[in-house]
Amino acid sequence: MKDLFNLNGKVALVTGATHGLGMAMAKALAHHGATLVINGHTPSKMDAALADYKADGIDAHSYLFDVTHAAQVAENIEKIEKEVGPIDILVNNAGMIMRVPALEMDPEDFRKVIDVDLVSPFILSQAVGRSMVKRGGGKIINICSMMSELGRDTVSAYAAAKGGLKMLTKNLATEWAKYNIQVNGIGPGYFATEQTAPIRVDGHPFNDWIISRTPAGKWGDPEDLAGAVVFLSSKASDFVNGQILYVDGGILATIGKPKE
Ligand code: GCO
Ligand code: CA
Repeated sequence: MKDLFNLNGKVALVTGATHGLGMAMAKALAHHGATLVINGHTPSKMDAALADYKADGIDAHSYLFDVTHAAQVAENIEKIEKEVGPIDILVNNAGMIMRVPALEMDPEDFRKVIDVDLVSPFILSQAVGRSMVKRGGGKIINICSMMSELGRDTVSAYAAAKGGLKMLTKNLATEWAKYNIQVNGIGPGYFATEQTAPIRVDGHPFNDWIISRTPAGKWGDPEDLAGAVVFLSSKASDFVNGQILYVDGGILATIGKPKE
């Protein structure tokens, strides 16, 4: 029962790990001993990211590919497993959001969000899952959202995708538990990242509202996700299947309260 959270000797792939929550989770895995592989799709962002990891003492292996493109994913997973080693931990973090009222949303944009936030985790899980089955196990962690449970004005596509991702997590957990693959999710609440920058501006009504809506009374710091991702990547979670671990300062625990 010692070393429950030790990831030494494990290879972890984190998609969309050039910034934000993906980077914070990737660093946590590396700091707990994992060999880190990061994915991104913009070369300049990747260069900046690698320098950032390096400054933190982490030698990340980087692979640029489009997570929505099944052939590119298959080719890169094969390359990673050959060049770095078999993937023990997959974190499906890459995602996007569009904030457009439903009445104005172009169906093509809706489809694009579903493609990135829901279809790509399936594509990655399938590609990595096939090799995990052969090797007798692994960990898959899907990054869900408050919008896996709750709606909000302007994020119809994102909520549809993240609600779908929660159920994809449960379904893959069901199908693959017998192969010793634990598929779980993390549902971050509202975190201070680039993605939320437009709605986090001081004095912006959304900013004040989200702070008052969060029992902890603040935006999350990306490092607050470290414990959850390490837990779900480690042998500490070997009998945990199909759970979404919400890390949200209590948002989902409460209906909220009237203005004081
Ligand atoms: C929004 C936010 C959210 C968060 C997050 C919440 O516009 O409401 O961007 O969607 O980023 O996913 O869990
Ligand atoms: Ca190391």
